[in-house]
Amino acid sequence: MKKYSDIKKIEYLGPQSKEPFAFKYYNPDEIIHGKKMRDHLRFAMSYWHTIDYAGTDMFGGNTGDKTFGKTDPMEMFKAKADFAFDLMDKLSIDLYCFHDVDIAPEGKTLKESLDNFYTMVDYLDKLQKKYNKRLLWSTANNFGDKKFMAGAATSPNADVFACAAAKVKACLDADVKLGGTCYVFWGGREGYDTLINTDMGLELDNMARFLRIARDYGRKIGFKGDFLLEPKPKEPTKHQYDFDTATCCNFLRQYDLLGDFKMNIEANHATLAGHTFQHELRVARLNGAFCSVDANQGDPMLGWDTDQFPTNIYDTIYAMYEIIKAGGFTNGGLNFDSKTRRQSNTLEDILLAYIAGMDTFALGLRLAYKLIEDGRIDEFIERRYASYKSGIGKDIIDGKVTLESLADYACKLDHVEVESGRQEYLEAIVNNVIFEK
Ligand code: XUL
Ligand code: CO
Repeated sequence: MKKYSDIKKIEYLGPQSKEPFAFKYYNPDEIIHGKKMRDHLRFAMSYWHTIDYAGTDMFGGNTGDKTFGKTDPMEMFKAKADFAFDLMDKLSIDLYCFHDVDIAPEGKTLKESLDNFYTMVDYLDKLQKKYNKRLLWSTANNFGDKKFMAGAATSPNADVFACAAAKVKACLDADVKLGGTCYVFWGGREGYDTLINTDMGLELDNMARFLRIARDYGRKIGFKGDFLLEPKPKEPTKHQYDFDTATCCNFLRQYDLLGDFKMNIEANHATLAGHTFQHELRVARLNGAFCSVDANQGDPMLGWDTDQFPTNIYDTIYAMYEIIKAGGFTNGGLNFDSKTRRQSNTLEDILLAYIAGMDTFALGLRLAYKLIEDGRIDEFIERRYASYKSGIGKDIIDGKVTLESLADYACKLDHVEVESGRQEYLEAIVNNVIFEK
């Protein structure tokens, strides 16, 4: 198999091709329903998994190498950035995402770390112009350092709240400079391990206070994009406050933040919460809170966030179906919050993994449109609720009923029959749409 350095550009060769380093379904400039595939999918590269992660796990060290032959920290992070843009160029990925600590070496103090960060933001800005790429979103890593062990905005220690704010400020500055259209809050440690030491009421109020001041600063410096929460139920905390999309929307509504804040839905987080990826996307859409996606998949046999590249075609069809119904991506995009397996430890594995993930979503997009065009599923749902189009159903919808009028109506019914939900029939339609030639 070819080496990373042998590969110039990943081309679209179509489904019949056996070339490993080629797209089979993703054809960036092909128009589907009036839009280029690249604009439908708005793929983004995650810096942390792609440029920094080198295979370490709880039981062993690196299996790969992401030092790019450098030892001086600043030189190393510049070499990482050079690699990042070369990789995006090879893959026709237009956007990328990072945490502050992903792009720059950490110094001895917070001030030193932030100085390094701003230096690297300038460096990324130059690379963006050279390669015609743009930031999708940035986020502050407010969970890795020891001081964040009890949370950031929800820490019992107010100095930690301030340190977290300093990092968010720097990331918002970076977002504005690099043209980011979203800013993400993932509250990995905003939660608790035990209620026996936790003032939940104060922590939730503080989380809202933190989001509010971040929003106000962002708007002040001209950030016009969306602020995003990224739901996850647990890991690393036993309970994360941003448990799932419904919980997040309720929180945002309670503190009057919905509107400025929307959702970044991650597939593996959905399954950890006991939901499907599609469920989370549907709830976000119904709350007007859909914005962006962290694409990956978990392993149903494992109870943690494995962040695998998405290869399950059913998941991507249903995800793209929801995204199309939500009107598609605007400020958001499809960020691969996915990492190559520990044993896939070469640089060319990164290309192969992105090709697999991008092709799976590209095929998902094509088939979701096919499912919608086929129309049988949407028509079935439309018919299933037909009782609300006329008669008593229409009265219910129009708010013309009371409990008494409904009781009068119901007592006159001598026979009530609910039609079959036809789940198996509908699942077979999906298979038919996927596999018909
Ligand atoms: C962790 C996770 C994060 C966020 C950004 O599970 O998904 O990488 O996406 O902090
Ligand atoms: Co994520």
